[in-house]
Amino acid sequence: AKMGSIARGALIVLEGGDRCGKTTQCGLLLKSLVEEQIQAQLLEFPDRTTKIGKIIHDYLQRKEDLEDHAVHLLFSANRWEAVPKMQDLLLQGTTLIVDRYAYSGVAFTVAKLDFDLEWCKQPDIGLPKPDVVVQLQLSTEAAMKRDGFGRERYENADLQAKVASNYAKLRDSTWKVIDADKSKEDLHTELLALCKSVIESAKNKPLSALWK
Ligand code: NYM
Repeated sequence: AKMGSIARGALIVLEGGDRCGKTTQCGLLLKSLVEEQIQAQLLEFPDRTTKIGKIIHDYLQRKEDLEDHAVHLLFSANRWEAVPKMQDLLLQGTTLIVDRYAYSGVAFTVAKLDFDLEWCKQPDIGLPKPDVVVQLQLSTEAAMKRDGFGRERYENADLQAKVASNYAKLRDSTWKVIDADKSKEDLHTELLALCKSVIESAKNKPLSALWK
């Protein structure tokens, strides 16, 4: 970085179907980065702690029904409300490890109703663009054997298969697909190496805007 300016943090997004191990891997990544004195924080979407996030939580838990376009826009609003904080942290040099992002928004809504992909992308255009999107790929059969599968809305085989094919439509040059059907230690080692190289190369790049 130039004198007087701080190298920015990297925006690292993990995506994948339900029960693929994303949340575990996000936690392990944070721990390793912090141990190596790299400033980092976790974020997850939906962020269920905000007012909008609470509505989304009740929807996912089937406590509330919402119209499908409306809930799509709420998921997007839940990301936008985090943007000022994300920008501040990134520019202060903190790397963000993000558990799901706009790609989940599009992949799940399109999967559920055959909604138009371009319509689904619109509300998230202009969000901070990730430096890398890591898709943890796990077969639906393997995911369904994991603890907790099926608890929430969307956790069924048919929908998960559609989500996987929608992710494939969203891949661009920032995507890395990693096979998640391995031990959590091995997956972590692979992810940590990838993230450290992304953090290095993001340092001097300006933040850009998603899907613009
Ligand atoms: N989900 C997540 C969406 O449908 N749209 C979105 O924009 C996001 C971020 O919410 N089944 C879905 C995917 C998951 C569910 O996510 C909750 P998690 O990571 O299980 O808390």
